[in-house]
Amino acid sequence: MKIYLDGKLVEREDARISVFDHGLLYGDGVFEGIRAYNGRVFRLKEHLDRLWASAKTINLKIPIQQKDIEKAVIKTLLANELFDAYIRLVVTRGCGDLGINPTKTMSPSLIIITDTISLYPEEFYEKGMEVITVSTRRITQDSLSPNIKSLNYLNNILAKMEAVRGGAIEAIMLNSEGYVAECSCDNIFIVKNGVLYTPSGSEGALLGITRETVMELAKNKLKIPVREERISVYNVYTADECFLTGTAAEIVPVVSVDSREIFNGEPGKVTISLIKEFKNLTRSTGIPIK
Ligand code: PXG
Repeated sequence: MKIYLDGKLVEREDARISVFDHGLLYGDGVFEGIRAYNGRVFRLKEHLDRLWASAKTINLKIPIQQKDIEKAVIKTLLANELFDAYIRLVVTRGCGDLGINPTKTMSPSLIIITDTISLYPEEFYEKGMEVITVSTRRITQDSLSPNIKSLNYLNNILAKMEAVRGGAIEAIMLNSEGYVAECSCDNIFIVKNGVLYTPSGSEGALLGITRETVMELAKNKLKIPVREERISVYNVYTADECFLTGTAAEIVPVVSVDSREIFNGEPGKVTISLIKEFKNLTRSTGIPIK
């Protein structure tokens, strides 16, 4: 397996970075998780724009141009002969001394890992998934913007640990006011009376690329209204439908939240239609690898 590291394709064993890299020492860096389907990289420009936005917010200068990262992603996929893949882009702050001061670091490192994707079991997509709300709150805008996709994922990891301890796979995270923000690695949607709702970025949601795609599909293909609004746990329990979105998960129906069955405990009609539309879109659009 070939890994892209600072301009070169190297073997997996040789893909190493220094123990003095602030990405490791302090989680100082940003990343993206991207998918390739059927020989095309899905929404690459949107992922790169978000990477740039995350980097800008933490004042990290990405060492190469967007167009060149695009080429590097394609080159890495081709080197590994991957046409359906999970792509991880990482930009670390780079090497420095043992102090946190990022102005004392050398140049940032760019890593591109491409691999096959491990998916949730097919059963979750057909029968739906059970999730629970956890006590770990989503970090607030006033300490660290939850919109930044940073290398500092402890907030989400703690939530995920609670979910697993509680026998669930995903965790619903609330913001500091007790409203629904998102899940540990996915965004959340509900459907009520024919309207699709999802928490806005200011409620603590990462502005997911899948989230954005689903909102577009709902408006343009399903012709249903979409609202980015405050959602309470009550709204989720009493929803007609609920589902999660993410690059790895795509769209997963949720049929139970904290042991409350969502509607009749089966994946809803809107969810099923969105899964179908999403599948069509991912298999037919994107930057071609060849
Ligand atoms: N919220 C959070 C906190 C995330 O980390 C999403 C929502 C969904 O966003 P996208 O753009 O993917 O639709 C994410 C995405 C993994 C993995 O390997 C996934 C993510 C982060 C880390 C690992 O499944 N998240």
